[in-house]
Amino acid sequence: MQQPEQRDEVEMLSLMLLIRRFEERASQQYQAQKIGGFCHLYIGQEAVIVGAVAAARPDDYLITAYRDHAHALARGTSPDACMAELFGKVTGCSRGLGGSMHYFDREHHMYGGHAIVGAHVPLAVGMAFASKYREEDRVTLCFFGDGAINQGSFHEALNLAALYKLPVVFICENNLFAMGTSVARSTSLKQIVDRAEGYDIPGTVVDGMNFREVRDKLSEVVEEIRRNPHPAFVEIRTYRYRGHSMSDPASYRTKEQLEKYRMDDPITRLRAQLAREGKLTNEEFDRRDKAAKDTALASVKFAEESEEPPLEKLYDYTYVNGAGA
Ligand SMILES: Cc1ncc(C[n+]2csc(CCOP(=O)(O)OP(=O)(O)O)c2C)c(N)n1
Repeated sequence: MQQPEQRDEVEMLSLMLLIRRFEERASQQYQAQKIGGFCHLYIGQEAVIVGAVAAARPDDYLITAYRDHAHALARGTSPDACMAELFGKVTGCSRGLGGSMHYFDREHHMYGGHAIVGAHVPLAVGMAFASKYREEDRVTLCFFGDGAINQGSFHEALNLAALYKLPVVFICENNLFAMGTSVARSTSLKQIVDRAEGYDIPGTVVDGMNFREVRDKLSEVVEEIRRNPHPAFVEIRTYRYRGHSMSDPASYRTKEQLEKYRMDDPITRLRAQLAREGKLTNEEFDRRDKAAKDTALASVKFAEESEEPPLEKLYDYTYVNGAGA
């Protein structure tokens, strides 16, 4: 019989596989022009969201920027609803009206999917304020990229969170680039985590290619906040293998740099850790990988067969009173 902890880790590996296989399919469908608009892939960063979800409770609030497919999948949004959203179909998680950057799933406490860099950080503070005001012991997990930390909204949000001692973890997914601009060219700090010091918020650095480190360090932070509400800042160092979006050839970085991170792949690393400990055979890995691929493929079929939203729905959810407002 498997111990609960090791069963969970194998499940978490499966979740990382699902995210990767889903996005590989999404990329293929984008290239086949089945998906329109922007599409930003998360491939390479999977251990960040899966480690975070493993550290938090399902009813903790989660909010993120536009690179959001993995955040919804990790929280439990169905791959069918995620793929259908990319296809702009009515069965999508935002009824086909949001697209890649605006996933939303209230049932799983995944509150977006936000396209404006840094704009959702104050929303996270509002969510944390609400849970404190209602005397709930929920923690808000707010994810953003390194590009967000020089936005005014980010600074205002951190200041208020610290003043009000709000239960929120600011999680910077530092993948070294904001579009084609490297962190070294945009940020006047040796390390991003030092931003938090200016607001008297405790900060931690985490290796984002290592699932276990993400889960363990975030568990400590989240549980401490639950006992004693306050904000915390976590800089998670990670890397995206693909370009910023589907149309980016990523010529601003070297092949050697990409290769260095690919050699440290989060899925390969957790697989090797589990195999070394006798908790995962090659056959079991292959079975789980095939299941992830099958699920991703089935989500494409589901999306293709779903209906488009009717034209008269075009302005719904955009303006309060619809097109006539
Ligand atoms: C306020 C604002 N300015 C500019 C943009 C254009 N833009 C889209 S993504 C992006 C880079 C953001 O990078 P980062 O926050 O590091 O996230 P990552 O892409 O690495 O996940 C920029 C500048 C935007 N969406 N919003």
